[in-house]
Amino acid sequence: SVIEQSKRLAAYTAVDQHILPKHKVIGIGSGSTVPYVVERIVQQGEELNKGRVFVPTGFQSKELIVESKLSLGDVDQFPTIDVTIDGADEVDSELNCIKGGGACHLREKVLAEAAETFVLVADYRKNVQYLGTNFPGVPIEVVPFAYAKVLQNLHHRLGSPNATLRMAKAKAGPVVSDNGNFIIDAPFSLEAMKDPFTLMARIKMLTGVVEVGLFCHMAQAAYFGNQDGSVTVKS
Ligand code: DER
Repeated sequence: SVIEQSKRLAAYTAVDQHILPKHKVIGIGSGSTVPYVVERIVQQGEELNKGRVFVPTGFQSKELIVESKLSLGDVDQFPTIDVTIDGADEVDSELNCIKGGGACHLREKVLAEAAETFVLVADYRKNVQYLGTNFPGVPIEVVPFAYAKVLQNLHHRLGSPNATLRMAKAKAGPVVSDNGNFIIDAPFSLEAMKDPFTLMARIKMLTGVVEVGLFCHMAQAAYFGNQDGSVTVKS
């Protein structure tokens, strides 16, 4: 499909630009775009990759590394990462992004922060001027014990009356993250989304919130595959 082609294009371009022979510790994000990142890294050859270690951002990411016969690393062993490449749900003109569509944003943010260089790859739908344009809610990871209180605070104090607990599709009950927590999706006004850093800080202060799917001033570059086969780079 055009969307899959544009994901592959973004991923291949980003790998070619940012995964260099000198890079030994590489963070691998989560979602449906990062498999193309790993595909392109594997194409760099066994010689180069046998000297590298790949740190995952969750179960899916770990499976991807293992299935591609790449060496698995742990963020405990490798606290500093050369480059992390990850997907995104939306990226604005200042490279702030919404992440968490795949309920993986806690470990993703740890690896984004630990990386010397953090690069985003996405299809054209994610390339927006302001956050909230195409992706309605901010994903918030919360401890199960506190989810009802966080929902109440979002509804009545933080201006997200339509915030909801993310329910699973292939499981009865809510989505459970790799960390054993719940996810709340909280839509905010476009106005509020124009200052994502302030919004992120306000949400993070709610007791019971583990991590917020707003990554502000973290990425150095973002690659978007377009429908016409071109690539847009924001940096
Ligand atoms: O959960 C995340 O942040 C993932 O990176 C994900 O949202 C990216 O989505 P994708 O499947 O469109 O790459």
